[in-house]
Amino acid sequence: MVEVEGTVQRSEKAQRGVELLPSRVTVISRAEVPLPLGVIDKVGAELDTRFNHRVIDLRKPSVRAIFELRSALLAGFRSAFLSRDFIEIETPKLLREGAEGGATLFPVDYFETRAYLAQSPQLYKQMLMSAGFERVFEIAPAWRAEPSDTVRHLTEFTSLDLEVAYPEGADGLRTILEEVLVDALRSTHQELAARKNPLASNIPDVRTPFPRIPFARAEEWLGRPGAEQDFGSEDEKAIGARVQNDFGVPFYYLIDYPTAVKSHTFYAQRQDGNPRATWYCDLDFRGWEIASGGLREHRIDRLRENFVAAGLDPERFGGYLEAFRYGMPPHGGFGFGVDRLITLLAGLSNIREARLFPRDRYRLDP
Ligand code: AMO
Repeated sequence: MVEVEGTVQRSEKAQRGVELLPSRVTVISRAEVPLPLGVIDKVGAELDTRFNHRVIDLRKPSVRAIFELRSALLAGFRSAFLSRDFIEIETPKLLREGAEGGATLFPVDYFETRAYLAQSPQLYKQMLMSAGFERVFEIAPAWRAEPSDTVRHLTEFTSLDLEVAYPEGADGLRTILEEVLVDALRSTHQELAARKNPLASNIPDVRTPFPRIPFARAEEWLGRPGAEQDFGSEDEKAIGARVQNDFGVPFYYLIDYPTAVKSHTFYAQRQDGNPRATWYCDLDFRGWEIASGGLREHRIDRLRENFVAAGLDPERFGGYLEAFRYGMPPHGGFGFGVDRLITLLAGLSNIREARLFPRDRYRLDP
């Protein structure tokens, strides 16, 4: 690290249009040589090598550009929510029970008992609806013990959550999310363009409403009508390609998820006239699921039935259930995977690159 004194002058040849003619150079902090990683790598180093020496890797302008995008996007989401009368909340991350299935829970020794790291703020954002907080959002870490080594799963990710009381049906909720997203993308584009960040041109200019594709129709596209099986990553890719072809847009909702697919999602409301389907949907972007959510079950008797159907003991969720005993409005919301959106917007091949210091099954350091 050096301090340089000199004269700045315009230059046609220099990348940023100016160059510095030094008159004095002082070393502030010495670097060991050789560096474990080139700062201006022409040939891309292996991801593992880059993450082993992440601080050096982050010095590259192309890598820093991703985190400018990330910062602009989070600021864009915050301002889009705040301008719609949402308040930002922070919910506990050490929990007695998880809401997204036991298989991906991280246990923690918690004095005389066992706790788990939050997989999602699900239970708390819903409880706040009963407290009269009618529009909330949270941007916070979430943890999942994901054993699989894929390019779209992390063990620590940023979950952007929203919850709304008295939504105008499942579609009213979808309208809120898509409008917030479009606003956030617009302000991200403006901010990156002002900073001359090359990723500005990656931010799509999209219009609402996004297409709504019923789950059953997507199953027909995949050639397995009525199968009621959740979509895998290859299915999602094929659906994304079909939507791009038929509608010419990268964002779309997959709506009316079958109850059979959401059987463990005890908080998902089943459709009254059609208990085989829920009011749940996913938001996908270029063949990747980036968000999921819908209307919640706010009627305590039905909620208890859902717990039993999911094989869960409602007594373990006492604090959550209490919120339903003293008046709970109809409500709904979404959980949105910020890292997945950034991965796709920045054109990265692996979600790990969207985080400063990624965590996966094999990486706890640095
Ligand atoms: P779900 O489990 O679908 O829903 O998660 C919501 C979104 O979070 C992102 N995501 C992940 N991103 C990176 N690595 C992971 N391991 C990972 N797991 C999930 C995805 C996904 O769409 N409580 C519900 C949401 C709700 O109903 O409000 C939930 O967590 O982008």
